[in-house]
Amino acid sequence: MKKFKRYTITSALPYANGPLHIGHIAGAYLPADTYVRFLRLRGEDVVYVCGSDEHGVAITLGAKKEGLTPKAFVDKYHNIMKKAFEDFGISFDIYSRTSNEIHYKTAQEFFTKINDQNLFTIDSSDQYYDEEEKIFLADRYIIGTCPNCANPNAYGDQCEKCGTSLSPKQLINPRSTVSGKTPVLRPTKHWYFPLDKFEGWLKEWLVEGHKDDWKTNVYGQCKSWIDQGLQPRSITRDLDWGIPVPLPEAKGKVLYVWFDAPIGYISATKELKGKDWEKYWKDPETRLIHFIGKDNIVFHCIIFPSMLKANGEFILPDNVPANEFLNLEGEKLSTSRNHAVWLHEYLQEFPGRRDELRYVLTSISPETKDADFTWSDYQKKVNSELVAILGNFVNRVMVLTWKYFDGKVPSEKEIAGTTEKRKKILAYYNQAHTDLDKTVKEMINCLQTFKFREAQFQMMNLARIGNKFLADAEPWKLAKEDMEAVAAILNYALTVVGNIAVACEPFLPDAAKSIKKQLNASGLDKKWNELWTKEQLVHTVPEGHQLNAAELLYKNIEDEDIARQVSRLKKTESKPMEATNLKAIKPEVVFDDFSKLDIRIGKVVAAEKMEKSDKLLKLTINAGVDTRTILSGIAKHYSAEEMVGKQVAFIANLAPRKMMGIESQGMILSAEDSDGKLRLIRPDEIVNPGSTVS
Ligand code: B3M
Ligand code: ZN
Repeated sequence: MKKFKRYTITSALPYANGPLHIGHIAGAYLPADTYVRFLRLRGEDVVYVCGSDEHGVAITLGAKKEGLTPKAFVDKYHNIMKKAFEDFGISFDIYSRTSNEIHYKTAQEFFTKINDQNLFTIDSSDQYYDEEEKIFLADRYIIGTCPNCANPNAYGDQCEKCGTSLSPKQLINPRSTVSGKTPVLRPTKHWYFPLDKFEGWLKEWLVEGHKDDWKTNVYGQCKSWIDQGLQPRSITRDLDWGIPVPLPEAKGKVLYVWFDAPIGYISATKELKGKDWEKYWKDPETRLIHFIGKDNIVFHCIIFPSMLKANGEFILPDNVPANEFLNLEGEKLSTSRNHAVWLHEYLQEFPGRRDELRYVLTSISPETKDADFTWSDYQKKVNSELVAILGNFVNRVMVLTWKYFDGKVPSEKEIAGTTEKRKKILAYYNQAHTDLDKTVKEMINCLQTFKFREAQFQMMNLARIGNKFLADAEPWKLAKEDMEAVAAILNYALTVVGNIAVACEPFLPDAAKSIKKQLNASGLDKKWNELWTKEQLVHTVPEGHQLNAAELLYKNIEDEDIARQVSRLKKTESKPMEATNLKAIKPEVVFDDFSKLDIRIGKVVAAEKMEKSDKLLKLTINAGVDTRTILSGIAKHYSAEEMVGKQVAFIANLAPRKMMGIESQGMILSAEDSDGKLRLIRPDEIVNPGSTVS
């Protein structure tokens, strides 16, 4: 394999339109993070960049739905995602965003460089225009009846019911989702990237050049795309949110999100302090690798490389190890149905258990085909692998060393095969040593070839082999007769523990930290990382070195923990409440009593947690008629951050009440579920603040 001087690693820029779930993580982030940690341990020069994708219809539509401006909308989700990545330990060198100024400049320069070579073509065509809102409608802004299955709510680019991909003009009775009106066709001009002109080059560079080193799922999709013939692709849009096309004659037009987003990798690298970004993007001795999910393959393998080629200044991706999809409990992950395991929720509900999720997601990583995450499998893998194999091995060695040698690393001297038992121990030792070296090599080979689930399995084999060595050698049986042999066994077992601390770091960074702490490794020389370059076990703990106290790496996941998660998922299908949880109906009231209540819809414009209370949020509500403060006891169920922008129903004429020194001017309405969880009552669609409820 070609030797590279440095690495530029990217993970797909997630749209800043919602929180992250395990499908995102398993697709483009965890594999990249594992790989990057591996490279860093090898001493490679690497930058790992990512950021939020903040343009496109995914953003403008999402913002509209939440009643926010696009800017407020991306600010909200950028912060939520950035925090979740950080809390989970994805080790980006930078998590940037495409609304940054440097990105605008970089994307516009990129466009200009191609435009200066007269490579773009300009074409005028009829597109749907909303006369009321005075905007051209992006495909996703138009709905109508599907010509294929008669679904009345098919989108302009696809019918989600029958899966047919559509163009807006195929829809029967098209309607604008912005105004609800029937749009009209109007000519508009767009810039096109001549992908067709790159067909020959793509055949050479990709179809021939990467036949053997790209994953078959990636290569296959690209080849069939290219085989079908390539067409020019429009790279501008009539939208008021995005990066303006840097030409005077393109007023009101922005770059298409898929033109600007991948350039975001370059912009993010430019933002890195103390690094010469050009080396990471222009030097052919740099290896560029994109980690993505399968829905992004064509953009990263065909379109972006062609853009890079057209620009002429940049290196091309050397590999794009895209993953397939992850399902959850046998069904597609779905944001709208809330059928998902949300990363920020997992981190809240399983504090201190990041490794466990990393482990399970890597063990089922959808590398070659779609995979399924189930909570029962999660429990099984944590309990029977992390606890019973890895945690158990490390703990046994630590506890035995404390028991027999007061926590000091015993003699390094090898024992001679003077007794039958000693001969056997030597044989176990030789076998373990051979197996361990082989395993390390295999693990590294898998990491280099992006086979992370197999690599992690090999890493766990180190503990399996260690356990077997202990079980065979039985030091606890020798304690009375041959302490020299016990010392030799535990010395070697501790060496294995030290090597596991190094080997597990790309997969289980928290375990690596804990094992190093237990081994009191901070005072030892740092040659341990040679495991990664010499590809064999390294000498770790010297004789006489004092260990720290043993601590458990992992605890069992209890049945209740799993039951809670499973029932949370089941809630997406609504079921009648169990009779025991039902509250009795209150005494009858007459209509006049009811109508005394003034219930309205307002929009939360600001929210903060009340300092001395774990229950109360202080909400500022745009109530249409006024702006008011309402204290609401929902802090355990909603964070202040996620409340901003939400519409809520509230009682507008409730006598004000002072709580903790602040006057609350109303009451937010919510439903209480059988487990005590509160969910807000909100209108089905956005309405004007101040609207009354009856
Ligand atoms: N934001 C699509 C996605 O989140 C898109 C990726 C951009 S990578 C340059 O799936
Ligand atoms: Zn259809």
